[in-house]
Amino acid sequence: MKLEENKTLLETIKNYKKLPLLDPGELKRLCREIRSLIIDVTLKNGGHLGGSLGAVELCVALLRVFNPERDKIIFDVGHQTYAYKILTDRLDSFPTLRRKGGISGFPKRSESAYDFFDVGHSSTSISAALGFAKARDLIGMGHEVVAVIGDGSLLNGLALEGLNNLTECGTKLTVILNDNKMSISPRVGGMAEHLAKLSVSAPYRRLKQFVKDQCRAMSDGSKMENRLARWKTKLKSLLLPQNIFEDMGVSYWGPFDGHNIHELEEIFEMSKQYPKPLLIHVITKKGKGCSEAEMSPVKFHGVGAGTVIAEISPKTGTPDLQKEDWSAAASDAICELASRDGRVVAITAAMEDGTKLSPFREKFPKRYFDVGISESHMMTYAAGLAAGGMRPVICIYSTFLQRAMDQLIHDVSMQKMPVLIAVDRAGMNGEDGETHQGLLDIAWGKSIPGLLICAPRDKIDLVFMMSNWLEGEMPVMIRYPKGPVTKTLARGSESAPAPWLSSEILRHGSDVCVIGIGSTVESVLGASEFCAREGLPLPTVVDLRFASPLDWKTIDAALSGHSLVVVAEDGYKTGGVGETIASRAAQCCYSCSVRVFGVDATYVPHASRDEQLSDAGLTASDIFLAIKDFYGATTTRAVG
Ligand SMILES: Cc1ncc(C[n+]2csc(CCOP(=O)(O)OP(=O)(O)O)c2C)c(N)n1
Repeated sequence: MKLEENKTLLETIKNYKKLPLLDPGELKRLCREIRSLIIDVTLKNGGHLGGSLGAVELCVALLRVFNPERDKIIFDVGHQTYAYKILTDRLDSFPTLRRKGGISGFPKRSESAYDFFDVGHSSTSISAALGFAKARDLIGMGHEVVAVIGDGSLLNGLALEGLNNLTECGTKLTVILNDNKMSISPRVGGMAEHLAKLSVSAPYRRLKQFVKDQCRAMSDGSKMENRLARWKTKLKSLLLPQNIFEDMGVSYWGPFDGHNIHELEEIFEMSKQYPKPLLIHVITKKGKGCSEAEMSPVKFHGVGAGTVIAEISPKTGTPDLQKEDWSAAASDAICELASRDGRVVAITAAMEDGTKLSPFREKFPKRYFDVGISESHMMTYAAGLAAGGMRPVICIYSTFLQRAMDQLIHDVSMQKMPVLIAVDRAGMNGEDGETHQGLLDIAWGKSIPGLLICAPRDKIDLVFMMSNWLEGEMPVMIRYPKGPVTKTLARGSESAPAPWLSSEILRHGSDVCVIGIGSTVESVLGASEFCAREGLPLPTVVDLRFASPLDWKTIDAALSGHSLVVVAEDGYKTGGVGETIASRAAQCCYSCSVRVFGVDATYVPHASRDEQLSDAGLTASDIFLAIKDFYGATTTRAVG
């Protein structure tokens, strides 16, 4: 293809429509250019590097064979779709990846007509694609439906439920299993072993090809080939392991080289003619094309904004990630509990890196469990461990805890199992956007009887809360945000935390009381400092500490002793602590006003966490302005 002046091949073709015009050499060049763009932008803006680099040829082959104006390509998790985005009309906007107002790091229907299903949490693709396929049949259309799922995501119950329903639905669907042997960390479990066995069936394929070539070279070769075909099943069963997909009634083709566009294309073309549910197994390399990412796939799964490759340590990640954050502080505290008490075990659902549990794994390998992406199983497993005499600690992001809500109610809380749920990334989550926000855990967690929910404002309280869980017999949820941990915040000469189940009055003031919980304690303290600077009377400042049960003694005193009570929380207002306190004020006929600062009932899009907090009106200056308004209004009333 003739390049346009001063343009790269990618800039010349602009999108997938000209892909069929490219020869093999040009396709290689195109993939190199796509990779280089992905690396540049992702290092600058932050994002998912390894998975997207590994899926470049896969996306190109998909777009050469399938027509996204007709066919539906449904990605799982969606973190591997950067090449797909670039080739489906987002080349120019790609530099805005994950920035406020820019394109999302995940597929998003509102962003592009080529994104068919919003995603961010794993293992939804097979179920969603099955729905698309069934709808196609019922409406009487004929397009292809393809689900693209990684080996880590396939191990999840939701994906397996979808797979189980495939043959039952009696519809045609193609599942492409993108197998790079990794989840974020190396994939784990029995299904992982099964996939590994399937991947080593290359000897069978080589032998088949050898026999074919030999036959063709013989004079009566075709007769021989036919005779051998009869032995094919036997040969296959000798050389190939049992195949779970075939046994479930889903045809299995593979494994194929996921970086060989020609091979992928041939097989995808054949799949169009195939009338039944089919799984195509392709092998890819995570981080392909960036040697550092290939060598350290865990550290390059996702990178922060402003990453410099040379500064990434294969062991500890980016310098930014090496600072002590809430995850590391929690992990430290859990290690400390485990050294004191042999019953303490730690569990993660494929998030060892994000929740910083590696030191625990290294110190207590027998008491550490990575259960793969299986949040619901993890919760019930923890309940079983607790019933059996252990003290399990689950480390999980708030957003993924949503997957285990029923298990938290039915298996943990109802049965009063002493499980500690360490809820990481609670509140606004920044650049991953809507799908990854941790804004619901207070609201729904608070409704679960018998579940204690607390949020420390600093590391001292985090350690205190974790120790108290171990001393008690209750399920406890401790939530903390993304970002650097506050070592100590607003502690007087005695740094001992307030008693268990109590809120803490950090400062006594008059007229106004500001209440924060967890990360918003810093904001209400900030608002109080603004008051000091502006010469307004200082408010009373309360760290609520417990979202459930609420410390009514302190709250009632705040409601009865102030004219304005402000509550700030890093979560949805609906069902949050602010709403509960406001309803108490109304029910008990307190004369004060209550103002709640939290997040409105919207899905908060990608931006930095600070931008999100500011857009939600959750900063210290927003809270200060409410206090200032209050004094403005009272002065006006007094004058009037
Ligand atoms: C329900 C859920 N749990 C955890 C995650 C975090 N997560 C994002 S990608 C990923 C690994 C997925 O592995 P795989 O499907 O094999 O894709 P790969 O990254 O290897 O390309 C995990 C655990 C998630 N997105 N959703």
